[in-house]
Amino acid sequence: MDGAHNAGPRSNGRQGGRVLADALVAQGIDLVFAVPGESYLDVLDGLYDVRDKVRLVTCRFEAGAVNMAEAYGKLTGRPAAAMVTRGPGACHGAIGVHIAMQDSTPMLLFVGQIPFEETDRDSFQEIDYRRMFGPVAKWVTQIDDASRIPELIAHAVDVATSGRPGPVVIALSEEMQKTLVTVPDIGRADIARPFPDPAAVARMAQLIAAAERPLLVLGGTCWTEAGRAAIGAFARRFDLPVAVGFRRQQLYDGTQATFVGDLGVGSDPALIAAAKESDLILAIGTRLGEAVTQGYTLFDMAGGKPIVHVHPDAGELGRVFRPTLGITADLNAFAQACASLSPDATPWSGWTRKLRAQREAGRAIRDYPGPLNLSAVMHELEALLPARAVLTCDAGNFATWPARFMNFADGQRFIGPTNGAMGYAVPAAIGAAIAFPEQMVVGFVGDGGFLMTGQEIATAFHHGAAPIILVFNNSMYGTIRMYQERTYPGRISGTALTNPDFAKFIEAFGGHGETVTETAQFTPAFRRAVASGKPAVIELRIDPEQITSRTTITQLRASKT
Ligand SMILES: Cc1ncc(C[n+]2csc(CCOP(=O)(O)OP(=O)(O)O)c2C)c(N)n1
Ligand SMILES: [Mg+2]
Repeated sequence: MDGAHNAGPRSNGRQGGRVLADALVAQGIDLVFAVPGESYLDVLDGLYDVRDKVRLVTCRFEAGAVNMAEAYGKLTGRPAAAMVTRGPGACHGAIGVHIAMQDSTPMLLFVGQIPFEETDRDSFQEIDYRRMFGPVAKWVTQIDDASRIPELIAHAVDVATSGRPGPVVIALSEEMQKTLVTVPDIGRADIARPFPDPAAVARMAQLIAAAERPLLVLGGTCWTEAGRAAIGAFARRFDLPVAVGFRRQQLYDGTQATFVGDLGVGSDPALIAAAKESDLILAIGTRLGEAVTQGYTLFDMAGGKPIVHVHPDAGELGRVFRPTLGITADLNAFAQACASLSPDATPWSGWTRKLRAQREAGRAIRDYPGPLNLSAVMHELEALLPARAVLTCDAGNFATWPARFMNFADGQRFIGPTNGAMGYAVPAAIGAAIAFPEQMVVGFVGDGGFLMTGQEIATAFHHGAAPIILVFNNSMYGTIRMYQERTYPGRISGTALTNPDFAKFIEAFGGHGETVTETAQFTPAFRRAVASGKPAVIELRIDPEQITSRTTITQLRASKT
């Protein structure tokens, strides 16, 4: 792991809080996103001593803090830590644990716990975190003995980053944080990653050679730059069409002639049809979950469609769809193993060109009614983005605009919550902007999602970060309205919203605000936002009638049978 070191034995006694801070350093964890609580004062004090090695980011809401840590793990493959207080803090922070679990993101969540001696009295803010987070986290533990901190933190990082990565929750009993102990720090172990069985890789090559319409579906987390480069080179050598899984655009260069779109919610119907039509699915790193498989309808479960499924967790292979060939491997090791393969011929090249042409036709600028044409705006934004940028996305219908109309280049990392959690994009953008101050960071969010965690913008100001947030304002919880109109046309219930002036909202913090009502206003507004050097919000006043890029409310009502 990057930044790891062996701290070596130490003989002086340290308080538990300091041992914990040192354990983070020993594990190479250099970012903590926190909302403080009196339940972990000693850890905060320990962090004071290591402040030149571990950056403590003070947040305004626990859901914001955990989303920042989750986004960092998604972007780097390395866990950041979130810290919250017991009871209420843990409850607010729970959403990030669910995201990290469903999205397979390495993350550590520390929860200040009540004094151990008060356990099971339903004492102030008491929760049993093993029970609360048991079904949501990859592992939950509680540290009651300060001398075990180095061991348990080292194991927590191992669990978070190995196999199918995920979140680990660590509760910290209050008294043990004060206890003086003499215990050595424990560094990272050099653990070799599981390589794929060479015979299985050879069998995969045979299956590809026999295919006419193969489709590579790329997903998963903890890809390294080298791993992404190797799997990209493999795809291009074989001229395979590459679709990315739901919100996994950061894994593949969308400008390549082999990129054919994303398989998830709101995908291009032409790509979904192609996935059904293909005669070999190479699912590499992705879970074959509900979003990617269109509600488990894309393939038949009995194994009728040849599938090669590569995943670091054997438990994911055949979980729903029987693969023809399952390969358990570390994804980067798998990509490296593919370097030795090359095709004799690529008779499917015409199919690859056809899928790419479909992608490009699907994302061409279209004639939408109204003064603000979002297809044109997305193309303008694509042209404005620098070579390296982080793009964070919330959950909602607006999210289909960037996914449909923008191809992200290799250094442009587009991430979002694959579990569909609203309130993600703003904190994720702030976390990314704090972690990577040299990169442009742009968040995409609806009016609904923005007012869930938009106040975290204060954290950006406090820590000198300047993300640009695009708020797609249709004055409603548009996604739910879409379902509503399909099922109960014209009966609007619980989905309309009244919004503030979003430009004034950010101006109140001292940031830069823009309101865009016409297509031609977008590029100058974006340029002004960048030039301001401040956190910025650009409100896009979109036509509520255009409920998705593919349909209008009127069309939805008419389609009800
Ligand atoms: C935390 C959370 N709460 C509720 C939902 C259910 N939900 C999914 S999309 C959506 C509406 C999103 O509204 P907005 O952010 O304005 O985006 P729009 O769909 O209007 O583009 C809701 C309420 C969710 N996915 N996550
Ligand atoms: Mg909305």
